[in-house]
Amino acid sequence: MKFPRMALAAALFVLASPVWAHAFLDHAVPSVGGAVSGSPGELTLTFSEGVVPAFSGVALTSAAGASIPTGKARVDPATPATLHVPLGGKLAPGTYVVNWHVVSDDTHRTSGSYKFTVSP
Ligand SMILES: [Cu+2]
Repeated sequence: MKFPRMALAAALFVLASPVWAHAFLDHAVPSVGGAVSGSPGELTLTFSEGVVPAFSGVALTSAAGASIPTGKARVDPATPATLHVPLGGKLAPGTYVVNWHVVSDDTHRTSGSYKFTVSP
């Protein structure tokens, strides 16, 4: 049986499409689901591709949902996939939720959330 040429072309196109080209969270510091001893000075979130800091950021809340102010997200030119989010003050021991949203270099929006814990 002969494989239809159009179907083959369509299959190759699907395989070649950049379906993984959106920015997904690869890792973070403090780590996703992890615990740190003492308050971190900043959050870093490293994505699968470069992100645009002007359209990217996080909303940090306590486990109870209270909003916690953060500084403006920024990216070092040398590491465009890593978003740095300074923390204004010390985080008390407890669990925190990071709701992140980014626009990647290909202009696609992605978002997600994770938790980390600050231990005394
Ligand atoms: Cu994309």
